[in-house]
Amino acid sequence: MNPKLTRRHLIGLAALQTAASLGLTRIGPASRRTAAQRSADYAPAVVIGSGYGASVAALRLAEAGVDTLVLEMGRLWNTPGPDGKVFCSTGAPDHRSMWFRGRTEAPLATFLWLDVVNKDITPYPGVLDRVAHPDMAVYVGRGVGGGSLVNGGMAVTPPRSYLTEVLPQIDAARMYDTYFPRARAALGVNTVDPAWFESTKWYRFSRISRRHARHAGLRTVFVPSVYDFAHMEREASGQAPKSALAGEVIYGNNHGKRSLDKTYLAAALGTGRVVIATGCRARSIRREPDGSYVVTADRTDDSGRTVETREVGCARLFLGAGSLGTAELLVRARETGTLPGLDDEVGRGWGHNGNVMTARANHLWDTVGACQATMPALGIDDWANPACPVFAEVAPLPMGFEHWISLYLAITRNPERGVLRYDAAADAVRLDWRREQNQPSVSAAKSLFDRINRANVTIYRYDLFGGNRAFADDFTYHPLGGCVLGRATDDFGRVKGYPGLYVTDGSLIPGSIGVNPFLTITALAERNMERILAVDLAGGASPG
Ligand code: FAE
Repeated sequence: MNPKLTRRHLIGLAALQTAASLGLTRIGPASRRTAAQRSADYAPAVVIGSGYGASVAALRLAEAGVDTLVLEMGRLWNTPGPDGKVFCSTGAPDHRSMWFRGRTEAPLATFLWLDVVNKDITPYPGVLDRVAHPDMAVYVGRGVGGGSLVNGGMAVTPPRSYLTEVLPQIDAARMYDTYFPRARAALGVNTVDPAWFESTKWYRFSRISRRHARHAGLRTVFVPSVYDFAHMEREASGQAPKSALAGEVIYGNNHGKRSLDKTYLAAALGTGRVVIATGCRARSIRREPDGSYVVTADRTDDSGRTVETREVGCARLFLGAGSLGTAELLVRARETGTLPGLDDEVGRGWGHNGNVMTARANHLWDTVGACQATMPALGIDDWANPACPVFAEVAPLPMGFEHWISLYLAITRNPERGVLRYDAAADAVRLDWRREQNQPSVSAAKSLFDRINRANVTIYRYDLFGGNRAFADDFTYHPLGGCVLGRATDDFGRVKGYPGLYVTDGSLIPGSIGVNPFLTITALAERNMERILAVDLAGGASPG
């Protein structure tokens, strides 16, 4: 389905353009100050972050008539660089690629064991960050739209039985009948035309993987996407500028991707009630005696230097900084005593959705093609396997030449959970996750891909992930948990003990969801916001 570009979306997109040309940096409406908020700028509602959960919150608050300020630490990505493009490609990364790095840190580190993938770059607030904890690195998007700017666009609905197991307190019927469809429509989810998929050279790599999976008796499924497949077909026929067919993905897509700045956030801005402050990193949160909240935020410039520190007061505070970002703000607030009554569950229940990446070497006659679309369109679905449930995305590896590699991102069922702990000396939050906690994921992935290798007489590739490894289990794209629904919050994301404080992002999901997570994060945020607006904000934005 195409998202309907309403008048409100168009006004919102125009607002984004204006914001960019003004270099938007203001921290929103300073009106309506109360005695308790004298020292602070004030907005009735503040949303921290602008990823999936945050964008849902901003739009639904604005539609309910609540003026809302969004604080986003990354940039607004709509200004072309000297090459005329907003984003750089995966094959030719520059300063725009990564968040304040001197060298890129791509998930696939090497090719033929050679350090040819990563490139030196100038530090800059680039769009992809790799947050390194001792035994686990977490990739996240930075900028207006959060992870939607860098992800693979796969909009997958989890199996109902698993959602019910993971989040038993939610009404599954309502989720599948109302909130998943609402999220899909607002995000502009669509599917590849099967006839085009079967014939195009751009998905040869997927068809080869499908054949090999079938030889092992495994089922594959098409995965819906927020990349506009009609645009992709026009790219292929030379009628539209290339993006997914030009190696663009983890450092952003210049065309075709329905990222949140084109969907939820455009609609939110179109209401006229939302201001997005970019380059603003929320550092701490406190509660005033009158029950309102004050966020301390640093505004940084393109060199990363703090140019201003501001306090923003609000009646309602929505945390949408992503699993790590939200947990960090709350763990710090509890441990430094600014929100001392936060539950012990804050910081717990973190997981990486069982992510493991692996690659197989194909026979010379099984070419995967020099041309590969960057947007996955196929998954191997073995989640119903009771011994080793795995959902594996058939991932592209667009290198512009034939390499005979089949690449996969496996999502496994891993019961291990990590904890986010405060390190007072560094004023930072560290993820306590040990390498051996990945073992259930590696075992499950190995079981599935051993099966495929046996059936096709193929082997793993050991040259791509560093350390001569066949399984990359030291990073994740899917951080989840840290502020789990029904434990650190009530069943709708209200933070326990703190009326007017809400969590609205992936930190609500307890570490695993069995598929790529953004559709579930969006649908869950829709569900929670509907309740919060109906019950908590029925009389306006003041805490009550
Ligand atoms: P998220 O989208 O991470 O947004 C958080 C936002 O908050 C970011 O913009 C941050 O910059 C901002 N922020 C953080 N801390 C602060 C602070 N202190 N102050 C101000 N702003 C802050 O949160 N998922 C899928 O379902 N399908 C895919 O195909 C897929 N592919 C992926 C590929 C890559 C390379 C990556 C990195 C992720 C992928 N994901 C995919 C995961 C998906 O993008 C992720 O689950 C969601 O973006 C998480 O949404 P949240 O709302 O939790």
